[in-house]
Amino acid sequence: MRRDRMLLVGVGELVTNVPAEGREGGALGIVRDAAVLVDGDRIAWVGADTHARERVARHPGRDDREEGEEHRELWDDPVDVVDMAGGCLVPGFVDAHTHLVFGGDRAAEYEKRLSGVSYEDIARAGGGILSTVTATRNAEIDTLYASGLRRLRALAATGVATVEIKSGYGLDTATELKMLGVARDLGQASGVDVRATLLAAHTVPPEYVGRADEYIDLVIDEMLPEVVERHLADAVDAYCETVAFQAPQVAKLFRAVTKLSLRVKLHADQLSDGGGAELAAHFKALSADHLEFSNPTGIRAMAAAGTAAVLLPGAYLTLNETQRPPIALLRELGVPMAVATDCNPGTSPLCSMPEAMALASRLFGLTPEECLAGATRNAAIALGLDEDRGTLEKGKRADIAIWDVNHPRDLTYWMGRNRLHELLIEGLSAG
Ligand code: DI6
Ligand code: FE
Repeated sequence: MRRDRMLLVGVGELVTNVPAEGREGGALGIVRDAAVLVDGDRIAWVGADTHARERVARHPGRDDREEGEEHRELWDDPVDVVDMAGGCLVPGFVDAHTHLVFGGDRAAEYEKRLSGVSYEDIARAGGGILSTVTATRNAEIDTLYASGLRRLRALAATGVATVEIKSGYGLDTATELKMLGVARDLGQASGVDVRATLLAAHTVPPEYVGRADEYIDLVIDEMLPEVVERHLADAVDAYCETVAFQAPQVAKLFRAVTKLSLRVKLHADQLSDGGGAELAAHFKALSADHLEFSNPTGIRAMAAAGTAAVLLPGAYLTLNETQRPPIALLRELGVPMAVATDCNPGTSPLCSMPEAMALASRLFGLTPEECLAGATRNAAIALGLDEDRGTLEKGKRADIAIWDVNHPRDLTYWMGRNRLHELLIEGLSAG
């Protein structure tokens, strides 16, 4: 649907993510029997269904002297009324961590791991990320674009209105730029708002084995300036891990990035405690992601720095990990917890946000409320986009997912059952 002005009435449960008196669901700020007025690409009003219907019935209301000027304008212009038939409205999901542009796949590697070979051993033997690097370097742009678009559409079909896409399977200037260009084009084609992240420091490329420091210099001296000049990325990420880069190398890169006034984020402490959480906090990163092995000092530093936590249960599950991220401490310190798919060929072949939420609750013990906030408001914070999305309130983007469920908790409860009725992105029906 797309009308310049539409009034969505008959909403069973509206997740505003704005807690207020009289609203249910704690932080979710649920309004029952609600209505939403969408004006173009923005939300113009949120409130009670009965109130909205009354106002529209009184149209034209120009003689209604009791109301202020602004309020009269709100209801005077013609509006299309659309009945949501008791459906549940939730902010469009924000998937804050994906690597969904890549060549080939790693299904055979997955099979090998099932027989007992570890992720790190495969990486050290030149497989893992490097096999995707070879496939991505060799892939035509059209092929990368077509496979990326299929994955992006699969995500959007699960309510995703904003997605972050990382580079990191090129590891040379041309291919990193190629990946970021494809990510940008995917946004244009799909209507989903794509945020691109340069992840050139994903692992040491084959040409630089034993010379990781020199590769970091290449990223700083050659890739970063090009990316900035061509506005190809919104942020810069790095993989701080024994099989990738050490904290001092990441710090050198981040010093260069922050000088360019780009924000950073970090793959931190996924397989071992590499001091990632603390490092991310030191550079006021938007987010530190994974965090399975983060120590309490690092988590406290994140809380102080305002760095969000991005939890990636798909990778935890696929790698058969046992150490969970420090959820209790994150909770206690009020660190915003986002939940994302980490869609990638090696550790998280996952293209569904409700599935990521279902896993976050089962594997990490997040409540359904935390999962929903993690897929919306906190994910927007993790991308630095919370000013205009992540909640349903006046002035925000009209990114609204309409779900055929009785209660928002159903989204975390069900698995493998897509209950999305319709997704609006900036007021426009997606897909
Ligand atoms: N995100 C990553 O970047 C790495 N693990 C993760 O969760 C590696 C992805 C890959 O193996 O391709
Ligand atoms: Fe990742």
